[in-house]
Amino acid sequence: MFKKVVISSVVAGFLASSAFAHFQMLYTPESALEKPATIPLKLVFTHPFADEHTMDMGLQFDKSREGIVDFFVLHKEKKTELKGKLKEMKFKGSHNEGIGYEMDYQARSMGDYVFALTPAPYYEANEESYIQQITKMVLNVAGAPTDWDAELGLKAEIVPLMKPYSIWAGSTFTGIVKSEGKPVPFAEIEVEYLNHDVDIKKNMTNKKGKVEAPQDSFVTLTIKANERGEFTFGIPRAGWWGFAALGVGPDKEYKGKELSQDAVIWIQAKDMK
Ligand SMILES: [Cu+2]
Repeated sequence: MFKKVVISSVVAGFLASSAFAHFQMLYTPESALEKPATIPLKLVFTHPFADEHTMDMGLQFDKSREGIVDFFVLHKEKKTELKGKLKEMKFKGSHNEGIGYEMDYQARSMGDYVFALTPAPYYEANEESYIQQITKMVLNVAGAPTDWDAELGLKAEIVPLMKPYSIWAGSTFTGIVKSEGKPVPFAEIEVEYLNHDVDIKKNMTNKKGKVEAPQDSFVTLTIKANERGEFTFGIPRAGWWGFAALGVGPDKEYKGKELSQDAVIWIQAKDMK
């Protein structure tokens, strides 16, 4: 079994890194904080379950790189720009290194912090097209809810119908997929588990995954929204889970190539113990 999984991810790495889903990560170790704190934020474009390929954020067709389009946080209805605070860094996945960004953020008061990242489109040579994953992550300090359900007016956005930071493993997560504020009926959503621990200090992942997929279709799970653009997913395990609604944004072309403008949200589940 182990051998089989190794072979399939090696083959996937050579032939098409797109065999498993790309996910824009907006990572911090803990999304439900007891008290105000300074938290690390890591922006990494990777495949979180298999961790067989880490990508350079903003890579273009001509191999140049474009910077971040937008990065902000919403707290108590106030928007703060963060793009200027990001620093480029190299992040080491299990098999290669990719260029991402990082910063420390001071969450100074109680309530929710909704982070929203719009990266530059990334050119995926295997698919001869660009991918732009507009990504949200919600942090809470001291349990008081403020902004978690805010709709940020992103071109492609998953609006949570449950607090993304207080979810028990074994319960569910529900969200609604939107394109410029309008629900997207039957949107296709890829779901992945962050299967490798992240070393915040060294900017690298632990090579050893927490779980093994019994077969490749378990690496990236695929679900669909209903006719109102809503989806519910049962969370089988504690940790970070990413949801990516594919190609739901209005922009379909970038620099003369096809563009998939996706909406991503990350949630963190906790064990009941
Ligand atoms: Cu990739």
